[in-house]
Amino acid sequence: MSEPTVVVLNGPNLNLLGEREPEIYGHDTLGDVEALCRKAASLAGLAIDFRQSNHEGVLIDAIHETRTTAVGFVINAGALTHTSIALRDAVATIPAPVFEVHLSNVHAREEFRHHSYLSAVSTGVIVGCGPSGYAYAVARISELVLSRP
Ligand code: CA2
Repeated sequence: MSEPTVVVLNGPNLNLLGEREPEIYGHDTLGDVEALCRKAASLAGLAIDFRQSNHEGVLIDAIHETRTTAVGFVINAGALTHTSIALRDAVATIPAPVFEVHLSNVHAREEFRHHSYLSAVSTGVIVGCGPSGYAYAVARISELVLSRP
C-alpha cells in the first residue's frame, strides 16, 4: 500500500527561486524546498506530490485531481494569493487540511501583499519562515492526520 500523500503546490515564478531576489527569498532553489518537504514527510511516513505551475488553471486542475485523495495540502500560490478568487474557490473544496505558506513575511512588504484570498479557506497560514515554513506545514499535517480516529 502506498503512503498517504501531501500535495505541495507552488504558483507563478517560484521556479525562479534561488536565481533572483535572494535578499527576499533566500538562496535555496525550489528543488531544495522539495527536498526539505520530502525529508519532513518521510519522517512522518508520508509521501509528497510536489508541483509548480505559472498557470492559474493548471493549479486549479491539480487541486481537482488530488482534492479527495491527498491527506493534506501545502500551498504557496505566489502572487495568485492576492488576486485569485478562482483558486480560493478550488481550495475551499478540499476536505483535507490546507496550509498556506509564504517564504517571505508578506505583512512586512507592500500593502497589496497583505490580503490573501486563501487564508480564510485554509487551516493555517505560515509566513516569513523561508523554506522551513513548508516543512512546518508538512509536520502539522502529519500531526493532524495521526490524531484522526
Ligand atoms: O513569499 C512568498 O512565498 C510569496 O508567495 C512569493 C510570491 C509573492 O508574489 C507573494 O507575495 C509572496 C512571489 C514568488 C516569486 O518568486 C520569485 C523567486 C525568485 C525570484 C523572483 C521571484
